[in-house]
Amino acid sequence: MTHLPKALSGAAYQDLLGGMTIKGLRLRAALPPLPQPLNTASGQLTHAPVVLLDLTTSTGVVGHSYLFSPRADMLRPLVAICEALGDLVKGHPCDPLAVCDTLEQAFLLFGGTGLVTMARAGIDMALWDALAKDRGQPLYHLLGGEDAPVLAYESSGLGLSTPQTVADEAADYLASGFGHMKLRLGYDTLAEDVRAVTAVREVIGDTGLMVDYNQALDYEQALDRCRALDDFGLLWIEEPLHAADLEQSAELAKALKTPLQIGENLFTQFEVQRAIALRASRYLMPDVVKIGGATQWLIAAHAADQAGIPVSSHLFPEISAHLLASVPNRHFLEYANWVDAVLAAPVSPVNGMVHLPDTPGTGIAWNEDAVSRYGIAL
Ligand code: SMN
Ligand code: MG
Repeated sequence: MTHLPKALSGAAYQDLLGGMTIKGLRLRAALPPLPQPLNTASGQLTHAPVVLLDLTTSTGVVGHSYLFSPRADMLRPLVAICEALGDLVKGHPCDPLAVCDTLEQAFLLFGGTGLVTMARAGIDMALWDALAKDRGQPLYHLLGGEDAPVLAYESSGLGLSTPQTVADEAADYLASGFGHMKLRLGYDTLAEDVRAVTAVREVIGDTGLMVDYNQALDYEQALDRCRALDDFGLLWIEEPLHAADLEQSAELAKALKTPLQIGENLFTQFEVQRAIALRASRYLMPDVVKIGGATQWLIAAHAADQAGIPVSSHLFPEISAHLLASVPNRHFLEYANWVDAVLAAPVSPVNGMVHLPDTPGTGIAWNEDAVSRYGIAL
């Protein structure tokens, strides 16, 4: 049973809908290089594969969104699915909940997670951008959110590297005003994990530090390594285990003082609800794309709030800032600069805080020169 947050129910929701319908979708794909490559325990990221969506409404408003997939070879299939979904919703009222229902029904027999859920997210997020533009309001305002800066942590770098490199990077982040940052772990040995954390701690003192294992450990390794890190004052330990194994995650969470953090690989609000029911993690960080869009993210955040769980975002800092500003249980915004090259106005934290734009919509617009330069043929 889905419980809707206030912004998505009753008169508040009806008020934010205009009379527009969906006219069509324009889809492009691009592969901008990351400002610097990132090594994780589950693979290296050198580029940011993105699908760019422009959703045009019957009144000529254009809503923008983008999808990020760490695999460039998934861009074409993702675009093809977006196209098919675009055909399904052509002429549909610009009503995100109704579009969710339509696509949910359309995919009951097929089943719809993975790329289908991500494609749904692209349409949903572009719809919200269009609705907010139609109303001349920034998205958080349309959602009844707070006009206060959102607390961010730096997550662009601090990949697996040498202790000296991570220490230098951490010093740079500190100097640029961040009071929180995330370090990737999952080296071959526990000793190397501890060395990396120690190297960063020596530079940043008791500044907020999170670590991320990117699902690299089995249960025994996770217990061993997380216990060894339990006295480093970490804000959270992220994805030590395979993301689908929520039962093991609940078991591990009970064995540790440090909070676990999961959520970026939970597809749909139903997986988030299962994680909540199992108490799989102290914190949750749904990814606005993998969960299926802004509407689903808000529903998941509300479910977490009912269970007393703080929510953070995963990537997509532009739209995520609006969503976090709209929920009472907001925790951290993950800031990464990976997609900045193709954006006309990337998020730019000041002293570790993201100030919400006062322009209508989400603030997502394209740097067309960069889109041409890094665009890939479909
Ligand atoms: C991450 C996500 C996607 C690609 C690389 C690294 C990481 C994070 O798990 O949380 O930022
Ligand atoms: Mg992560």
